[in-house]
Amino acid sequence: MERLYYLVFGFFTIIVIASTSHALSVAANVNNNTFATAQNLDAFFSVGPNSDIANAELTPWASVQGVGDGTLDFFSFSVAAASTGIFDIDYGRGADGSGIDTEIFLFDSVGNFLAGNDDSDITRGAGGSVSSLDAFLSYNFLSAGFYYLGVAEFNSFACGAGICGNVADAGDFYTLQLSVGGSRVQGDQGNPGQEVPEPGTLLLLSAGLLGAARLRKRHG
Ligand SMILES: [Ca+2]
Ligand SMILES: [Ca+2]
Ligand SMILES: [Ca+2]
Ligand SMILES: [Ca+2]
Repeated sequence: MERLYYLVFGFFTIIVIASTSHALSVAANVNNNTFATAQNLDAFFSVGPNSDIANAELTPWASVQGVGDGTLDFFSFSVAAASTGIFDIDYGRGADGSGIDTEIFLFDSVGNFLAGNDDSDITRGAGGSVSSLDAFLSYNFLSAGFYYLGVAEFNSFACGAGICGNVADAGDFYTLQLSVGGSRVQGDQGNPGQEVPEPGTLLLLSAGLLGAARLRKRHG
């Protein structure tokens, strides 16, 4: 019987290990082509390990899988307090020159252009980029607010409609990593920046309680 207890405990431990990877990767919405239809990412920010994002276990982040379809891609998000935002394109341009040469553009809530980037050193933004053609932008938000981040292809520039120039084409793929220090963590909308247990942690607690109960039974 005791062997069965250990078996059950081991089974839960395996589940916990399998579920601790961060699952909040979101597919880009196909209808995200303008400010008006930007995809809001507020519900997708969380903390947790991710080797492609700097300080991923401290700074709330969201990860978006972008797929080119001949249109611009706009995303929106809230910033809860003055903080630094990191916008990091990964897996855009391949080492062999394949893939997309991304450009990113940051706007305020009424579409005023704030900052942008075309190319950046691949050592910025942790892992995920093998080409300096992947865009990267660090921006200091001076206040809370609502912002937009647009993704396009070289050669693009900020203009009246947001972004003019070139768009991601069919067959292009990129990952957009957003980390914002003052952003809200998923499941904790009223308390910006506070970490909440992820499912893996909850399972670990359950497994721990189970183990404790079995031990008590053995010694009781
Ligand atoms: Ca990265
Ligand atoms: Ca689009
Ligand atoms: Ca990158
Ligand atoms: Ca670029």
